[in-house]
Amino acid sequence: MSEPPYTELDVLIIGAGFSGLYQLHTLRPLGLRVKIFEAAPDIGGVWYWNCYPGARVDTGSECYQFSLSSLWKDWNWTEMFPGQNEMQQYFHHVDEKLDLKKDICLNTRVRSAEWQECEKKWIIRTEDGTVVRTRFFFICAGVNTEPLIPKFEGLDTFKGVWRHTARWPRNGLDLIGKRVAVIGTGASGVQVSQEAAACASKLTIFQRTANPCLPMRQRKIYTCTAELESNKKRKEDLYPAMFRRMLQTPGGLAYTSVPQTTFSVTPEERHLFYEQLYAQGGVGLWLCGYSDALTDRKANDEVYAFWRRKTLRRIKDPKVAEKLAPEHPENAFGVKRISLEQNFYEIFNQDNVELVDLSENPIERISEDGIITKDGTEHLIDVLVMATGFDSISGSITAIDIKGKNGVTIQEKWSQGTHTYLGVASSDFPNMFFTNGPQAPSGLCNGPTCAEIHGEWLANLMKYAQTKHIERIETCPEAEEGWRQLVFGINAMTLFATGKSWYNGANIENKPFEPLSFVGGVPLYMQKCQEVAEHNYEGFVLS
Ligand code: N01
Repeated sequence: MSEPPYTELDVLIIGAGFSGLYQLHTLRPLGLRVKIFEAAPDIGGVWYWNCYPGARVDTGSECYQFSLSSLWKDWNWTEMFPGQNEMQQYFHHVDEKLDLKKDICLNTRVRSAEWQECEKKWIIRTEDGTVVRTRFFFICAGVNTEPLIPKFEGLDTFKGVWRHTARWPRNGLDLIGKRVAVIGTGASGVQVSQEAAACASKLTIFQRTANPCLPMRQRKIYTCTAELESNKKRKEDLYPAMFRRMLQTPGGLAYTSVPQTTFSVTPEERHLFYEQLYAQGGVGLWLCGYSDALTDRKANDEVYAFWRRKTLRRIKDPKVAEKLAPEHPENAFGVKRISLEQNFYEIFNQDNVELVDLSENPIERISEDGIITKDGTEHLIDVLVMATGFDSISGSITAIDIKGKNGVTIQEKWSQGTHTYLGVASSDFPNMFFTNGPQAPSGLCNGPTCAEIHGEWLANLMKYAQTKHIERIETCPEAEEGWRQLVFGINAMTLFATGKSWYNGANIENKPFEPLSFVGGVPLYMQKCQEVAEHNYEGFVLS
């Protein structure tokens, strides 16, 4: 048991990723005693944990950073879609500039949090037995934090090596010349498969549901020191407007859909527009197309048909092509997160790569030597990669043993459905706030954008509490119900309501199927949060 140099805090933050770091930065000027507890040995959140081969940002890097000029003026991305290593360097740059680490306790995993009504404080206990009392408790633990490791029968008997992508060994895992299996074809599965295909003697990819990927079209931003000066000027011209614009788009990105609807233009215009978006690369065909692509199934089908035509021609074996880009997909295009790929579809043309369609032939069990599918085939492997995703959005909160008022736990409270107000607080849990959590734009918003929106809003709330000598802040069931209705109502107007993915808890057994993100977009979300603040934090009981 370690003795922390403090036992009393004003705010304890969990997590040193984008959200936690920004929160610490915004709370400091208030003169509060604030610390971050971070489970990992370094800062960066998901960008510390996800060090599997090929781990790479799939949002354009210029949007995927803090908007503070003190940070971007001295930072130059080398690639539009940087790898995990460059992301870690970015976090070290942020730390250096903002001098954050002195208030961060690394290797410190919070095990439990218990509200003490008499003291109006949270008692926080860490895995190593440290106990801290804090007035406010902020959970900035990330959207995709808790790995989902399916309970495959026989996994414990497997003689080879198996790893979840978010628990990859820091010193790497040798895939060269190995027989590798990847289960899962989300962003992580796609990225790790591309790398494994280049060096494994055999790569078997187990796909349960086809998940469309768009070409990344990676590009360098600057390559040599001589270009730094021009990059500096370019950033000065571009960035201030870009960061302001990001708050005006649904996804907190510098781009969004066009105002026209799909069938308001001629088929030819539509086709050429899709071609242009596809050629540009990135998420354009998903997020920058016609305004009804994610609300009208027929409009959505047009995008999918275009994407399918493009994809089918990249895969030589028509049977494999049909599995990767089926005529009748399980989900509408983009209601499950679209991944970016570099050569994902071409790897299936290699002799050493095989696709196993789990929808036809599910995994029965893991043997000592491999994976046995329902048809009786034993796929012999040395390395098993679980690219199986996460208990997303709410999972990083429910993973902590949190007891609120009257001993109610957050797991119990959300077991039948998530109840929050503005996606930042939940009744029965006074003085507890979360960022990038359930019912905020979280899963559908650029991470750093959401981190800044919440960071600023919560810092203002703390300032208000300080000024008014408020010690206790709790939302109420009526406010939560109103917010829940809004979140569900907007979701029902979109195709997201029809999709099965981590966006709505469908990937976790027994997790309620419900919208875990606010799909109304960043501008509306900010407006709602601002209105609450302007009305003296209406929906919260302050005392
Ligand atoms: O996880 P996923 P991910 N048997 O949930 C399959 C972010 N991210 O780690 O579709 C067999 O998307 C599952 O199948 P199905 C990004 O936001 C970002 O890839 O449920 N298969 C699916 O194919 C992303 O969206 C970057 O049928 C099983 C896969 O596993 C999010 O993290 C990089 C299974 C899981 O896909 C999550 O991505 C990486 C089972 N029992 C991740 N259980 C960036 O570049 C699950 N699957 C920023």
